[in-house]
Amino acid sequence: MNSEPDYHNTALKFADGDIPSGKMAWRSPSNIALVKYWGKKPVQIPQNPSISFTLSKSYSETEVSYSPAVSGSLEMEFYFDGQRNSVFEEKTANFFQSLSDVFPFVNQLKFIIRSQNTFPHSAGIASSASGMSVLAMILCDMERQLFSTLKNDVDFRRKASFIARLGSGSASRSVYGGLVIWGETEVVSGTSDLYGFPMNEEIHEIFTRYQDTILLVDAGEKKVSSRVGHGLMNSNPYAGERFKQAHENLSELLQAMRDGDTATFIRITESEALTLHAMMMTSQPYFLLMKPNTLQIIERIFTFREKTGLPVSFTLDAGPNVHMLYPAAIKAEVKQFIEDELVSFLSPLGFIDDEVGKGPEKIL
Ligand code: 2P0
Repeated sequence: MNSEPDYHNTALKFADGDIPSGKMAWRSPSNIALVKYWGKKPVQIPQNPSISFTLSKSYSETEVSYSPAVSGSLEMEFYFDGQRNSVFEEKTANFFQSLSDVFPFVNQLKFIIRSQNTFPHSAGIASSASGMSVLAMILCDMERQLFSTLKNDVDFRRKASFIARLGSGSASRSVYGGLVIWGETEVVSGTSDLYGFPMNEEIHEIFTRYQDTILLVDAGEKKVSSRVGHGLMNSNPYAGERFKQAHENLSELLQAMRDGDTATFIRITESEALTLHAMMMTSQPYFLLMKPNTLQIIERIFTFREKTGLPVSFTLDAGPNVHMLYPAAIKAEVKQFIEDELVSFLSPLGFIDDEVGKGPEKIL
């Protein structure tokens, strides 16, 4: 069991009459889990460890302007894609408010937040991962700049990941580039239920440039949120076995990724995707996020792999879109496969040609 790092700090407050104004902006990517997080305990503690690739082109870009709050408590305006957005405004204000013990300065400021995504939100492309991790980076960067703390990058990232997790579990993994574990596993020391842990130094070169083409089957808002989905695991009769299996899968997957063993990588990641959706189908009430075209694409991937022997596989997030995973060396063959066999199953938004990325970036 990890003990909670003590991030409560009453000193992170401005003296009266000395409240600054300023602006900063960060870009933070989404991530795709290979071993899935599905089921949690309070407060945002995962029921099993998960591991993900941080993406490159699917990101949120957020600019925060801050100035002294005239009311003497937190004020916020939130603009998404240039439009004031009351849902995101309330969610973000509540999130900031919940962090008052960690960042007491939030109550002294007015925030004007402008955010946009490079991909459709609420379509199961983990928009909460990029959206919450970018806010965590900004809050920690504000602390670093305005209070001269968090000078060490390890401390900075760890705190950002801890904060991101409180916003959305999967966001804890987006604070780092490459392959990231969130959740304590005995096979990697340093892992924690409280923050993500980057794994990059240990994996085979083939996985450092892995491709993820996100095939957008349906980019509409999904009917069951991940929050509700996680909650339904509390009464799912298969949950206990599933949590145990995730530990085993993570251990075996890591070894395969160290060895460059794509066959084992494919077997485990595809099984994880189908198990995630099986958990949805066996919850009460049950629900289904895959669409007919999700299955059409999966079938085509199976056949293509059998026919060509190429290591192309799929995973799914909490939505109908298919993440097609493959090594960079076979990009041209996969492009042809998409054009020949898959485009007819896609929504008008088509696909996002993504790949493993380096993690958040400061842009202002
Ligand atoms: C994951 N997903 O590991 C899993 C697999 C979706 C499918 O974590 O309630 O938005 O904010 O902690 O992180 C999506 O759930 O849930 C998710 P909260 P989150 O990526």
